[in-house]
Amino acid sequence: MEKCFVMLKPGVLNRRIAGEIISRLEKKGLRLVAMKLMQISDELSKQHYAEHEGKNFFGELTSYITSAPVIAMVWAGDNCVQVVRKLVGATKVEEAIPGTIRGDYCLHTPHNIIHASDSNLSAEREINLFFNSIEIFDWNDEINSWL
Ligand code: 3AN
Repeated sequence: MEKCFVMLKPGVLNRRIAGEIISRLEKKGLRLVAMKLMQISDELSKQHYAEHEGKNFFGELTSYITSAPVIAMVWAGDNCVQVVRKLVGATKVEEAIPGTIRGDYCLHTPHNIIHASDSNLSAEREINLFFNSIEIFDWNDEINSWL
């Protein structure tokens, strides 16, 4: 079963919408297998967004995600990465369709509130960056036959 790393960025806690966003992923039928509230270090933020180092928004991006705690999560399910990315919506908020998380909750791209892995390879890298194996709970899910 596929896994996807998801991070609710600082705007989520500040705006008190964590429950709403988590609920969207749960209602889809995805399985939450790891979750923690954490303050990201400068170093971890740079590792996480290493592919963007040198871009003009890199400084703003890393200072935003280190500005307050984030909620780091791992979700699991069939085609999890693709399904989560659909729920999250486009990177640029003006392209994010209403009904998607970014389409419904974000006005500015640098503050687009949620990160989700964009491939299985990135999911593996990001999960290893944020979680130890003992923090991931592959619990027995009885709901699959109903979805
Ligand atoms: P995604 O988060 O959809 O995978 P990436 O990896 O291209 O998109 O970008 C990482 C983060 O960098 C985005 N979530 C967004 O917050 C920020 N970002 C991306 N492109 C821009 C941009 N052109 N201007 C400002 N911030 C951006």
